[in-house]
Amino acid sequence: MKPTRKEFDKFLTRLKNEHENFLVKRNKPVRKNYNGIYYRYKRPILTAAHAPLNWRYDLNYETNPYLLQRIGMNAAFNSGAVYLDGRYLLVVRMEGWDRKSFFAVAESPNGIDTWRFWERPLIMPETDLPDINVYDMRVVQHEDGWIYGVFCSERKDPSAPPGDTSQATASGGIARTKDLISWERLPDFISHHGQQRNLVLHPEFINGKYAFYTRPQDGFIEVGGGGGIGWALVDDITHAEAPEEIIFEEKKYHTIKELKNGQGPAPLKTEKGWLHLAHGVRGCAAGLRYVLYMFMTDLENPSKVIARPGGYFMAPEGNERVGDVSNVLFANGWIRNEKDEVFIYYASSDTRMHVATSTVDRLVDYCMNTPADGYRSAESVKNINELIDRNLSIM
Ligand code: M1P
Repeated sequence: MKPTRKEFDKFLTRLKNEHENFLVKRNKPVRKNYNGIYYRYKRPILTAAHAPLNWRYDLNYETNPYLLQRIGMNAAFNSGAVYLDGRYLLVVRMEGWDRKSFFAVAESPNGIDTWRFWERPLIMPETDLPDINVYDMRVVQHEDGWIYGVFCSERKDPSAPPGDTSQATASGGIARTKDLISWERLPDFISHHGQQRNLVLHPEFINGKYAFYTRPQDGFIEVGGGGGIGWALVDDITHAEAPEEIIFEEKKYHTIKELKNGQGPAPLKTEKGWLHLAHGVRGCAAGLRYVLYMFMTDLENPSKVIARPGGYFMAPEGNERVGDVSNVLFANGWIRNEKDEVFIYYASSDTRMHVATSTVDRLVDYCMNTPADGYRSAESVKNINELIDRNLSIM
């Protein structure tokens, strides 16, 4: 039986109260088993359920008397981040029930909790060749005065054989804004080394040019011979074409980045060098395993690695392990505030967003003083024994 107006109002009030109570929940760091490097937090910071009710429900009794959800959200993950006028902002990759990703800005007063989406999702202009799916934006405040959004633009592969409805291509989409509301779309990044995902703009000019971290790949999923994080200089960002891409951070056998890797957010500038966050992927019987790792590069030449701590920085733990694409941590946004606190925004299993907090000093120490991967078991044992020897010598 059709609900009465009174019943509808009662359901709606309950729905609104439940949602509001959910949005104002506070979050707390997990202090148990602290590794000295970062704190994880008890709860995810953003999920599909954070999407405003009026994005999902028709709230009119006349047209939706059963109060059905008309548009569903499936996930809120891989978010770019920017700190603007003391506001912590995430450009979240939302994914609907229809599998389409889109961007939406969420804001928090403290970078940790009480995140709320802005009134409407972001309207990203299309190029002449419309994107089928857009995702994983890196938000960069460039020294040229613009805020850039660099993201993956996915389209159906025109060379796919008839009947192949899944073969796709990935390329680097570029847009710019001053306020995260109106965006100017620029032509896609032109690479001569295949497809592109995990394209990231460096925040400063290098020799008067725009600099990009690239990730050339032979196919949509497999990077093939094109793997690794590359470096490309571009004369004109309004027609970004990379004459060459130099791989400076390679994938490597029997490491956490054996199959592929990719730059996370744009690096943070410190006195000791540029701090980088990236993801590394390896294969195992359970499928692909995505972890986060860090490295540092030279201040003058951001494509020269100066510190490469071995192993992963963060790997999926507990509930983070499970989701739409399980066993995945992915980060494309972080924020450094005026106190040099660092907020690392990471997604778990292509489903939800989390935060971890650290400081610039701790992250630099981590990068500079964590033993590098020796690429053999014997070298790992040597590292442990050296540490034991140093500890015994102070007893
Ligand atoms: O599903 C895990 C991730 O896979 C891709 O990352 P990469 O290009 O490095 O393999 C992306 O589609 C990313 O969005 C996703 O989280």
